[in-house]
Amino acid sequence: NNHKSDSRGALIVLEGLDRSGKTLQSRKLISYLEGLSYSVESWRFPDRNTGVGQMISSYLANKSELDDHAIHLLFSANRWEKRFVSMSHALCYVLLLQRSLMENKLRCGTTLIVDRYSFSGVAFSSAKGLDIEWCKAPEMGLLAPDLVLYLDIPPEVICSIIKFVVEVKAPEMGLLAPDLVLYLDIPPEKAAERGGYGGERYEQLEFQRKVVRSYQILHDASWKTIDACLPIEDVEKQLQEVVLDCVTTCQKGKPLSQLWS
Ligand code: 2DT
Repeated sequence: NNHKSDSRGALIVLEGLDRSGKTLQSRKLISYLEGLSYSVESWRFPDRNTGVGQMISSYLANKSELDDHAIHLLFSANRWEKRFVSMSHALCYVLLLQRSLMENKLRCGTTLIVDRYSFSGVAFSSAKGLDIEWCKAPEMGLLAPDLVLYLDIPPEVICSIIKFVVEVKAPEMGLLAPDLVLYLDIPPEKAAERGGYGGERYEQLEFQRKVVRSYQILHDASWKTIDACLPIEDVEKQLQEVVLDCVTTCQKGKPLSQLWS
């Protein structure tokens, strides 16, 4: 039945200032959903484990200097990296209709709780004075190859796959739009009082004030704002409610869409 095959996991993003509680609440959401037997994975950007991620990490730790535009593009590249499919997985790539790692997870029914996404990318770079439209641009529109063929299979199979790919689905072009953006709202002064700013480049009150202004520009009606100054348990409860609602909607087959398309 159609309904069932469209069932998928939800793409849920947490955004907010440093020290707004995103990481803690992501962890809590994961165990909450696991407790309800949902398949769920925790992702975060920047992902500091990749080559690009290590350059970002060194920049944030003030161990290297980079032009503001260049570091913005590295943060974006760090999200695009999640689309990479190695040659040894090429057959898989064809069979899966060229979906990115992220889309595959979602279509296999796994919900992703993502700690920061493109919105952080735009909010932090535009807070430095970069043009907001320029900041958004690398998050959309890179062309995926139309087809990758791994040749170690009988030609008949390839032919049927090509027909399938062409008829069934145009390749995904851009980064996926989240099903839900959770904004953990905290005044920068309050966040600074929480202590534990780790001394990274952006962890400064004056700069965080500018980031708030950028988030306000990006914010739209689809975002869910949670008061991050409430006690941890209250934030947790509110998040559980909206997240469960979103996961259920996606399970019923809400279509995926592209970011800023
Ligand atoms: P964490 O402290 O959450 O690891 O973030 N940032 C993040 C950007 O400037 N651009 C981006 O695209 C992303 C994802 C926000 C480290 C810092 O990196 C900033 C805080």
